[in-house]
Amino acid sequence: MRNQNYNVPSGISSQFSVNLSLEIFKKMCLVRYFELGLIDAIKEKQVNYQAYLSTGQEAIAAALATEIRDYLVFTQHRAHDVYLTFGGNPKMLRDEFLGLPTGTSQGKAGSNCLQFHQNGLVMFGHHGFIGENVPQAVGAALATKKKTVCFFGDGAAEEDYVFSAMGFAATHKLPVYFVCIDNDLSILTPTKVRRSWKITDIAKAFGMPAIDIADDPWTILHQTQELNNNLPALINCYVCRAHWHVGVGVDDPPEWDRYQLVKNELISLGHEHSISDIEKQVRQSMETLWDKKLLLKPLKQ
Ligand SMILES: Cc1ncc(C[n+]2csc(CCOP(=O)(O)OP(=O)(O)O)c2C)c(N)n1
Ligand SMILES: [Mg+2]
Repeated sequence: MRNQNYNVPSGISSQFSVNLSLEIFKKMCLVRYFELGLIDAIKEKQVNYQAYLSTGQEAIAAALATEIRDYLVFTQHRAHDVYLTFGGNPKMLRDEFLGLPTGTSQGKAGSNCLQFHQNGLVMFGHHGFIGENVPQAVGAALATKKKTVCFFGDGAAEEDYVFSAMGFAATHKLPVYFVCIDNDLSILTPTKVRRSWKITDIAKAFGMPAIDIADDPWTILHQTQELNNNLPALINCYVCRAHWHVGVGVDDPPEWDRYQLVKNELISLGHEHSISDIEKQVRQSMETLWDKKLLLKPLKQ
């Protein structure tokens, strides 16, 4: 049942403007090319932090970032995608990896505790317990009454405090958008070994709208527009991670690569030139960001 077209209506991409589709693609490019530079820097030992890579799951954050604005943002350990697509500064993330004082947390937090409170983005990061951000997001929505988005994984979904917080949000009608990034893995263990229930069934039992969908960005946008004003709500997005749980290693090729599928779709809609311009521009800017000559300078300081 988990597949790349799960609950994706046919022809959905053509319901959205070209500009919006290209904006989403540009955000996906930013994550992919930022991480390509990071992967090189790790392989060449210019970066010594562990990296929790988002490559493969870019489409979810990229789509949401175009639709939900001024939300409080709560993320888990794998958050480069949210940071970069919601307006975090790429240079500050690079500097964080280099351990510099100009990094997002002065070079002291690294990849999995990514925070950012600038340029209108209020992003709270991970502290250590997976799923802890769910009660934190619910508490923040209760205290501030602000719309809040909370990203967590299918592994985190199994933590008891996630359920109690979701139940509380449902009872008190708190404006929280729960987004489960479901890559079917908790470190190395697939879902079928871990549990027999679905997080969407749990959310529905609490009385909130919930849906399982593939990570198609247009479907995510469509669902978000439906659910946005009916919070709390949950989407569980099927996605494939390209790299190991942590680090730059790879196993078998992922079941699907949404980046390539989005490119194919945009080409079929006649936007081949636009996407190749966008890719070129983002690739060049990320190559400059990760330029080896520039990198050596701060490392020697
Ligand atoms: C409460 C708790 N239990 C276990 C861990 C160890 N741990 C770190 S990441 C992880 C898997 C997380 O899986 P998921 O939430 O699906 O995110 P993904 O890595 O797949 O993106 C686990 C079990 C932890 N950090 N916190
Ligand atoms: Mg997972």
